[in-house]
Amino acid sequence: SGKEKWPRGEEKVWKEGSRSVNNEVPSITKSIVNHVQTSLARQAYNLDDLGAYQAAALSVRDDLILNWNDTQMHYTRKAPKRAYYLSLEFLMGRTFDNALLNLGLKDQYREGVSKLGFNMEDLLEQERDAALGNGGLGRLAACYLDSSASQELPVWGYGLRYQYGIFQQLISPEGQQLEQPDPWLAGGENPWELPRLDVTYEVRFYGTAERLPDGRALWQGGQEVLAVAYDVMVPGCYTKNTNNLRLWESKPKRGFDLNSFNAGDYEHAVESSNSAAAITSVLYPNDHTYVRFGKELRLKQQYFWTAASLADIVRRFKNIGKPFSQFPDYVAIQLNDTHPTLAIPELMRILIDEEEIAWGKAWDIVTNTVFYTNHTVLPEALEKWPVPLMEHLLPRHMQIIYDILFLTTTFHQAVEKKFPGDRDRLARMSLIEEGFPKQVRMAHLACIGSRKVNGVAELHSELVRTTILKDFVEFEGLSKFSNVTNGITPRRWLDQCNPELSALISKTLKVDKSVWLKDLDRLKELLPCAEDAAFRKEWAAIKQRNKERLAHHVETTLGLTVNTNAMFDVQIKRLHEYKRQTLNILGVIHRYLTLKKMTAAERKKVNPRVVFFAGKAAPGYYIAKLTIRLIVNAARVINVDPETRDLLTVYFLPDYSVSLAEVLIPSSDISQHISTAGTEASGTSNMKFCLNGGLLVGTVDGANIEIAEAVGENNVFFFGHLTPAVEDLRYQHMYHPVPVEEKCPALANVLDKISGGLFGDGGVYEPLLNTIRQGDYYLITDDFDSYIGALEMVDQAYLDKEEWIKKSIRTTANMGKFSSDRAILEYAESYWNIEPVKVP
Ligand code: NBY
Repeated sequence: SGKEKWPRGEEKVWKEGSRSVNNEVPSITKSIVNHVQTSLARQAYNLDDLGAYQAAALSVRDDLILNWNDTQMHYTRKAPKRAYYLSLEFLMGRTFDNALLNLGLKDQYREGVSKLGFNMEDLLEQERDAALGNGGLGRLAACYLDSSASQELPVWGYGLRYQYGIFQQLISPEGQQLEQPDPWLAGGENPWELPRLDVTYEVRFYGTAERLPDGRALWQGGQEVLAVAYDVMVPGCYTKNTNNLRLWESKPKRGFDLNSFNAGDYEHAVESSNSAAAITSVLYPNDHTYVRFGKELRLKQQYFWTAASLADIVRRFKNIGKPFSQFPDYVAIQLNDTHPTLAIPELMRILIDEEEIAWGKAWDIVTNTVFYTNHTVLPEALEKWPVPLMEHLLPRHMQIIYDILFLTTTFHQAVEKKFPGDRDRLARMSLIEEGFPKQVRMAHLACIGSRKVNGVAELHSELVRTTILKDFVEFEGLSKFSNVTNGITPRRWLDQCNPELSALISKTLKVDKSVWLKDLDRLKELLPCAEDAAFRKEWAAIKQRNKERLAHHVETTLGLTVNTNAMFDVQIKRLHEYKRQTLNILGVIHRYLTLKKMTAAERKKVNPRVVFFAGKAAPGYYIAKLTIRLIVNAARVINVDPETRDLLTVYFLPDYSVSLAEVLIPSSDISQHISTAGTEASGTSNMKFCLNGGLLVGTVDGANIEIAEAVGENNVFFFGHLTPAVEDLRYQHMYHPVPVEEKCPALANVLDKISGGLFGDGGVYEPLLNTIRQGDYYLITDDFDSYIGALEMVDQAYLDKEEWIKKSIRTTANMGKFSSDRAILEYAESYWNIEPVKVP
């Protein structure tokens, strides 16, 4: 009631009791000690690094909570238009260091922790990665959250709180990838999240949908599951704004089935609760291959998450008290790939069945609210769900999808009207693909249900427009389809992972890092320094120390000694045929064979090289796993050859993660981004390496092209066929195959050596080698010679050390465009129409 006094009690006492952010060393140590004593129930004399990390983390968490609370309060009061980023993956990595840096408290914490007898670096190593994602798509979502908060934009993320993140990768003695579960929450409390057991929604599956005469439908029966919110705090950089990532956990609606329980049938009684909990238990480890059949649990995940998120979004909108016609003025929903496409029929269901809005008006609301980002044009990655499964699990949504197809004057009839009699076109564009079974094409649904559609780099957006969504461009016009080139957060991918370089940049630019980290184009001011020999020396020394840091890491984790006087050559990404790690290892073997043929005098002139690989293969991806096996076994032979081991060594670092990337990326001299042209939508690690002064070896693909435009083509090493040639080459492979021996003798020699057993039983690798000998879909035989040529250019260029460092400096200086701040501001301005809301 309006008469209630707030706060209760004496305001003065409340004020005195309230805490503000601890930003002085004494208050920080006091807070850490308090947490040791009470939160952890431990004491100074039995505290190890893990305990100290936990206490320090809880202390920072207190600060984050204050900012987070103020931010949420402020957003609620201001009621601006908000954007919601729906992503089934958020690959956040560690939080502690990032939070300290964004709050500007790293130095104070370092000092405080040291006063308590601990080393900051050791504490940082205690934290487990939050690895709730597969690769680029999930990491992009994490970078976008960081940028949204840093740019003070009212953006929330919505995802799932998996009990198990991406599997942990082990390498067996044979070189085989083994998978182990990643129970990342098993260590007890996760300090970076706030359980919101009061924020829950019921989500229905199965049951029946009965159409009513008024256009609505009654969806009843089936299974009901609870979605419980966990809020992850996302601090902005040098701002109070602390945004929210809301992750849903599934829970049974009731502890167990009471009827069975009372009848003494305990097994059946807990079954339903197990099946509810299973929904958010594990992240699917596939990237780029959508697994077609029998994946009911995956569809359940998608619906569970979109339904809970939309219920939450609609409830928040209703609290503002505006009519639904204004929904798109307050809400923008971004679909991170097609995984959340069910948001479209789900929002239709809410508007029609629950809010009693007419079909046409509802469709207007939806198509002005939702935006869709495509991340791949590979056909095997385009999601399709079998109609029978959809009808069974989500009967009402299947009705709505058919209605979109047949009822909306904006689609089926409109296509018919615009292209009369063009049956083929209608079939191509349909939401339903004919076949046994019929399948729902999620990309088509996402496209027609969205306000705008974008790709993630110029070339990729063009491919979206001219291949997979061509018919839709002809039907709806070009303006709906555009591009937002990906970006990366310079906070994590420069300041945090490369503190020395960050400090050098601040010193040189003569501004605090809080300025240039949020205005990355300022890096341009480094350009003249390329001409300054003293600056180059500092620059090179930092690279060298980063190499030593990586070498130290390899030494302590794997017990291997790395030659830090060598050029560091890095390829780290998910294992996939299209990314062509195979091309890289075949090139390494070619290099090895060439070294073996040289005289000792010739070898003296060769610059030593260390090649690093890291990446996970999808557990069912046989060829990708064979590639790992080849890398590991080739490394075993090459690294111990006394004739060559000073000049060439190869490492496969197991269990690639965000944290490992943070050590690898700053140490590279070159990194490889060598996908078959037209297959890598953008790539984002290419940006991370270049931002840290590593040069790029790559194909003319994805964001490589824009990086070359930005840094200058003389600073990148391009090779290989271009996108327009790919189709023809594949056609030739099919209909006019030329044996590898004829087409590319150097490569044929490498394949023969592998088959002949140079790296152990050659027979093992035949299935992998045969993908190259026959069909060669990813064009290894076509690009091999020019790849080797590019690596020779690298060797040449590296001979002139000073010139090389200049290239490195110029590369970093020109990378401003690739800040995720630029990308998120493009989404905010051109798509979502939201504005910054600064928390005072
Ligand atoms: O998204 C990647 C693209 O390959 C890369 O070029 C781009 O830079 C990045 C960010 O836009 N795509 C990607 O990482 N995709 C997945 O991880 C993924 C995960 C799951 C599924 C499909 C793709 N799935 O169908 O389950």
